Amino acid sequence: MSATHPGAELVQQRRLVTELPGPRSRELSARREAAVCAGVKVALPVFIAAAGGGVLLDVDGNCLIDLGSGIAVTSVGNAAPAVVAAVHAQAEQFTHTCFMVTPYEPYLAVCEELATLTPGGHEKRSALFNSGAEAVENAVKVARHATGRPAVVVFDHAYHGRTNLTMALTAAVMPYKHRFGPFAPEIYRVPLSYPFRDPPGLSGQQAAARALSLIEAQVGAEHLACVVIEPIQGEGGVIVPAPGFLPAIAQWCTEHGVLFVADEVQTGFCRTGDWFACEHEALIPDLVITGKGIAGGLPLAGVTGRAHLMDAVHAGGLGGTYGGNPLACAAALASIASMREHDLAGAARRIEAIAIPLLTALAARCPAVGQVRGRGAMLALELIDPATGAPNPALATQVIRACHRAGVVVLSSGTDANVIRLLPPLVIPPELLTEGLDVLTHAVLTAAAPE
Ligand code: PLZ
Repeated sequence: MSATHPGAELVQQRRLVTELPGPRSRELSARREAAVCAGVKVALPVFIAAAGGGVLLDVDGNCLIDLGSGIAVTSVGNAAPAVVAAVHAQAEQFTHTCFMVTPYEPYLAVCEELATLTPGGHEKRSALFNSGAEAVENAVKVARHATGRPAVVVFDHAYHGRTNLTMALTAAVMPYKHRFGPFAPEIYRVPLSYPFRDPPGLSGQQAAARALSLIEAQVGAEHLACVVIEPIQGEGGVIVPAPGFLPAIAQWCTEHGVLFVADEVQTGFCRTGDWFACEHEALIPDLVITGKGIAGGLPLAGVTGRAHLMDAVHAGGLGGTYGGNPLACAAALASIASMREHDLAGAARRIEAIAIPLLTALAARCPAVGQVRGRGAMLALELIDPATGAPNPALATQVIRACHRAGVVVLSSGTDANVIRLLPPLVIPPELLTEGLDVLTHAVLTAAAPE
């Protein structure tokens, strides 16, 4: 069946037959401007006709290298044959009933997988939703309900979504919060461990103590329902906290009856070289939020947590029309099977093993690359002004544009928009990854070269 869908037939090769965007994409961009509102911004106005493996084929016949996976979603590959087949088969049976009206088995099977795969051997329960933001909202609902406490702590540079509550949890005002307030109350923000910007030598434990002393002084554990944290921040700039930071926060939470909630929407499902990024430091969150990579491109998200916490909520307190839609659940089951079968966590580690040496060599040649960081297939370059060490968003924009013009999709990130982020599909052929990184290297060296 793998030859029957367009993505599977794509030659795994970068090939430009027009300038980017090409004429057909430019026509569609004109239609977009007339029909789609300006607030929904496009990073690279190249319209896609098919995608698979590590490439995106555009409507002009250009073939781009995909180092973004639609923001960490198509980890198992785009239009992955097993996912397409599962969705097709499910669509032929039924497309929707609403799990809250008349349930169906694929929803259960996804929740069973989530119980097995998320960290910790304790008894768990899950609920499924449509988007990461919706799942984050529901995790907060569960945490407040189960603890009877109102406050939520989040971190500098955090990203948790664009709905009203999750805007409040998200740090950056631009573009996410600007003129969209008032925001939900009882949200408190404390400093993260950000090794590149913290005082040199600040350990993970010290960074945790810095955050915890603020929480104790300004929130008070007895008012605090949960701490919500991305184990590696994504939109915030692929910030990997210093070792020991996350365990110290989690430990304090346990001691004070505060729920430790891991937002693994971007890091989950093999992205960082483990099923979940929390595993790297053996963390066992009370609640885990999943999304993105779980379903190979179909919209699905989940909250999984300790049974007594998840079951604390009264019957009917959680739900939604589409949450755990059968097509999305079928896609998730196929994606998870494919992650197991092809050891995609191992694939993420192999991506790191290829990329880190190349990016480190680039940093050694180019003082504007302040830091190379990340884990597995979640990697980044933080660009700075070498003279002052200040964030260099202008350079990042220039580099990203050059990559896009050359047919390599890379993503921007960071509160200061100076972090170039790589989130390749975990199935990307190694030669394509290397070629994409060569293009990036060339783009950085060219853009950073003195006049
Ligand atoms: N939590 C950690 O990364 C989504 C956002 C793109 P949704 N990240 C991509 C954009 O600019 O809107 C994300 C995330 C983390 C939650 C979310 C929200 O997930 O599926 O976009 O709602």
